[in-house]
Amino acid sequence: MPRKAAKGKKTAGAADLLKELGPDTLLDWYRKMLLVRVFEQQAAKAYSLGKIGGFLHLYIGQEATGTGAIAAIRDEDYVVAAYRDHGHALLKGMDPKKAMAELYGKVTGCSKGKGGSMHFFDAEHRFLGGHGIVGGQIPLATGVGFKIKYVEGDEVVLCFFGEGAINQGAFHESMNLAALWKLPVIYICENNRYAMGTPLERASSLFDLSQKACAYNMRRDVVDGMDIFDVYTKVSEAVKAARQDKVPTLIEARTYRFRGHSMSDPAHYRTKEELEEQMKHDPILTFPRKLKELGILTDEQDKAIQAEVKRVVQEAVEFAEKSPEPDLSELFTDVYAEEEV
Ligand SMILES: Cc1ncc(C[n+]2csc(CCOP(=O)(O)OP(=O)(O)O)c2C)c(N)n1
Repeated sequence: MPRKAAKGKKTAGAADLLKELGPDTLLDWYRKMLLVRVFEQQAAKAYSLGKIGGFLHLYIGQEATGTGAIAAIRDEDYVVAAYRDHGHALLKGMDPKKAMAELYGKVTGCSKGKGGSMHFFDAEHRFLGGHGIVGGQIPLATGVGFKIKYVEGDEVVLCFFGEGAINQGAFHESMNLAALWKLPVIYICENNRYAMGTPLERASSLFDLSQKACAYNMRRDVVDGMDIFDVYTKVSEAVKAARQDKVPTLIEARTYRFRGHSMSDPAHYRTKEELEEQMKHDPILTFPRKLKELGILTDEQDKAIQAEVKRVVQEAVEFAEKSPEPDLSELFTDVYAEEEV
């Protein structure tokens, strides 16, 4: 099935957002998006050298979705993600050093080296994981939304998951309760077209996944997940609805992953031509190109931003390599929640 353009009007274009937000914000988005890309390219390299063990699922190709969506929330808002979580964690403010050290299994990692790639966590920045069970994080995000409503807070929750999670029972139970109880949760389905090696059309009777919201009388939207401006605009509308009216939204972000499902997947289930076609929409190329067209990024500045991001990632690698491994006694800690005294 060919990738179709996202439906619905694009409510604000790049020029409108530049006027509204100013050049510094857009340049900051670029810096963050590039950080996610370079961080993962480096992680892939370290994995190939055997320095990182376990699974490694890369977000490469999908960065415009996470960057645009997380740019639309405040620091005190929550993000919950699946196992393809490095980008969401970094974008929510996780220190790249702690993120890289976690991949290396070092004690200085965000989960003390005991979680690894799929279990990033950062309570301080309200990034609540990193979850390995497909769809398992969706009820958790719904519960956080319930807590916010219960204490009459005004935070919102962004819950990210893949299209492979959308036929899980946990998804449907969460949709029903979130709509019924009017919870401030924005469910973002990152439809990257494949669940491991299974294309969407072999697993779903529905192509327009946002229609699932209709069954629960919930707001819905579709965004072009390769276009940061579209993502930001529509997620911002959903955030406003969640914060002010306490209503949830289901957003389908149509995106694409450029790498295999994980590092061990050669992705033979798709053609080279399909991948090449999709890579024409690579946000890490199209976004700076747009910034240059808007006249707010020069080639010189672009080079400086790239150098700065590479330096940050290099420092993260050095930090991870020099950090110690967890002591064996750590096997027995953090297994159960400890009572606070
Ligand atoms: C409940 C459950 N069933 C099966 C798996 C094995 N599994 C891991 S990833 C995956 C595919 C999920 O695809 P999707 O939700 O679209 O996310 P993506 O990997 O595309 O980001 C499956 C079936 C799992 N982790 N959990």
